[in-house]
Amino acid sequence: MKKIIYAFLLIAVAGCDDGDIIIEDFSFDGIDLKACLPQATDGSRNYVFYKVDNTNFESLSLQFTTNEEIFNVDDTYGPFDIGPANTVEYRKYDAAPGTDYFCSSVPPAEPRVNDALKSAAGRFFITTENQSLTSQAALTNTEAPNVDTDNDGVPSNQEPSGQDTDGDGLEDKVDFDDDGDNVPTVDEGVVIIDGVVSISMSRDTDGDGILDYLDNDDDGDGILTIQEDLNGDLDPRNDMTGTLPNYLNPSVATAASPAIDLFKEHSYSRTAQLTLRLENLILTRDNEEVVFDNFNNFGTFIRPQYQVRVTPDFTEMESTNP
Ligand SMILES: [Ca+2]
Ligand SMILES: [Ca+2]
Ligand SMILES: [Ca+2]
Ligand SMILES: [Ca+2]
Repeated sequence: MKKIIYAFLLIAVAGCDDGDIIIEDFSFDGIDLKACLPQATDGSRNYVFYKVDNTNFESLSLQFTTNEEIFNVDDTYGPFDIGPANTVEYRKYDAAPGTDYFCSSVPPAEPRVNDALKSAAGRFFITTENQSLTSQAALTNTEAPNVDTDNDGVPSNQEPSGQDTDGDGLEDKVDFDDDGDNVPTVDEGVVIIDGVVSISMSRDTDGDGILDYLDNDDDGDGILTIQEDLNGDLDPRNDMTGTLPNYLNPSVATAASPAIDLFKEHSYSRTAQLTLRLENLILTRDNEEVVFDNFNNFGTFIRPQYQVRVTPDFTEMESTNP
């Protein structure tokens, strides 16, 4: 079997003049990584990431299926094996493929594919970050006073990284109900002065030093706010005795029966940045095996700001009150 090494870092292998090795100029550097996104928002989904070089009439694509939340949750995913289900393909065309070649439901007949290399082995990883938060981390309060990814009235830089007050899996930065009591933070009396949460001006109904937006028993009556939702509509704000909602009234301490065991649907905005890394990729053409040398970085894809909707799994909570 003849073995060909395609070199992405041409300089690194220039001078290799082995009879069995053919070096081709095969670089997608400087070409944007694009993607076809699935319509479905959960379950097993099919993705295509691709680079199209309309000058050299060639493309490189990766298609794979996963049920992991590769766009919505910051993490490193993989390794995903490249094999029958997850494939990489290089194509050379007789004309420029244009911008719409991928992602159409019916494969375009034009331009014609002159040459194709298909994957035989390898693996890949995906690293996902919320770019709207990572870029904001470098800004000061005055530069980014209005960045509020969860739209909860508290600027994102006032919600510490890694803090998840209610333990529902959404950091406070992306949680519009920080204490998980089904009363949105925006309705918990937070006062922002000069871009900073004012401890003295913000509401603390029971005066225990924990502001209402971080206190899951706002009136300190021993019944968690989420359970003072007697009509069970996941909104404690409309369960009133007289003019006062029960969750702000310590003299009314009645828990819903059956107990509330659901959170409301949450939403937040996000700019997803995905970096794709390939390892040990082997492509084949007929009987030739093509080893990709020095090619690891497939590129970075940015999905512009979009809304994520998610209903966190309910977590049983202890009262935050002493
Ligand atoms: Ca929040
Ligand atoms: Ca709340
Ligand atoms: Ca309190
Ligand atoms: Ca109460």
